[in-house]
Amino acid sequence: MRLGHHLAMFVLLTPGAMAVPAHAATIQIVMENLVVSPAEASAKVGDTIEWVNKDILAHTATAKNGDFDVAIAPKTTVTSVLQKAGTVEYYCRYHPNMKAVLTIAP
Ligand SMILES: [Cu+2]
Repeated sequence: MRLGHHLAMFVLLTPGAMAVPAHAATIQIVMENLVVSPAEASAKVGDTIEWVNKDILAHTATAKNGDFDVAIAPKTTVTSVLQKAGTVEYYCRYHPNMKAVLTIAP
């Protein structure tokens, strides 16, 4: 009970506080009509990427260097937290023309 009380106070005293640390951001990357947008995005380790697939086809965000491989079913949104810094080129395994770059700062 004590812990719950303290957490509640923290939320009340911190306007706009979310469940994530203040320095972490959420970046939305949209896949629509077989295009990834934005094609170049910047983020930091610890940030959350919200992969939004607006198509009726399944897509993936597959890093060329193997750092991540996210499957996004049609008309769904998948979130993943960035674990590793680097400039990562990624593509869709089903539609290799869908390409983009994510620059992840440490
Ligand atoms: Cu695809």
